[in-house]
Amino acid sequence: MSNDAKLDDTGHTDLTLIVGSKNYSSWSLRPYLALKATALPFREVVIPLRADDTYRHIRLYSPSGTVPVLIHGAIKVWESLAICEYLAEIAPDANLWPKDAEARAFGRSIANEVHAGFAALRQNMPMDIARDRRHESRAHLVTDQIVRINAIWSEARERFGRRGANGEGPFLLGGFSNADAMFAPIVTRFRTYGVTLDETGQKYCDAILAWPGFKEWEAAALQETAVFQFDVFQKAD
Ligand SMILES: N[C@@H](CCC(=O)N[C@@H](CS)C(=O)NCC(=O)O)C(=O)O
Repeated sequence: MSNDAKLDDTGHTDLTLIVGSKNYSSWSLRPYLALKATALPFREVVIPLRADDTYRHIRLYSPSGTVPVLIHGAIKVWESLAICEYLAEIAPDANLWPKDAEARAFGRSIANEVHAGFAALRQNMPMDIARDRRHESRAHLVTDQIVRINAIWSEARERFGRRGANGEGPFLLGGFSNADAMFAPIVTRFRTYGVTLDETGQKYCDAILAWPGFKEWEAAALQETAVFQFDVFQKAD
């Protein structure tokens, strides 16, 4: 089966991804990277977050009132991980999940873990691609979560990545997968807040940050001018 998204007679795509401000919308970055990995043509709508009409604007597209949302013809998919899963279905040639069942089960487990978990890390270290905030490092507030993430990455590389379970590559399961799409915003946070990792963890971060799909998102994030203030701090449970 080949990847399934169409261009119409006028060259328009039937896939639209609605995302939030690229510097800040960590949830939006995930399906954007998965979509880039499919190489499917898509249209993009960027909704500035924290503006007066943000909610009204998002509700034009999203039943949940949040971004990201993917619109594929008559089909609407929201929730970042659901979108990544949908893309794996319509673009099987992109190998967003490995064919090997054990590697796929592991990949799905860690993708779900990062989607549902690490709330304290998200709260204390918000994504802010454009800025260097190493001087206000908050890693000490979420040490146990950083240790867990580094352990996930090491296990993934050791058991699946190095043997190319999803094809050759420097990513968690070898070639780029939905697991990488889900962890990418964590990688940018570690850069922004200067988190120290082991060699495997640092190499993995370098691979994500150098990946062309990420570079495109980053370039757009750097063009944005809005600056958000973050003032909520919370110790991890
Ligand atoms: N669990 C959702 C979270 C989505 C989410 O919270 N998105 C934020 C932007 S990153 C949002 O839409 N916030 C609404 C707003 O800012 O008005 C997902 O995985 O997609």
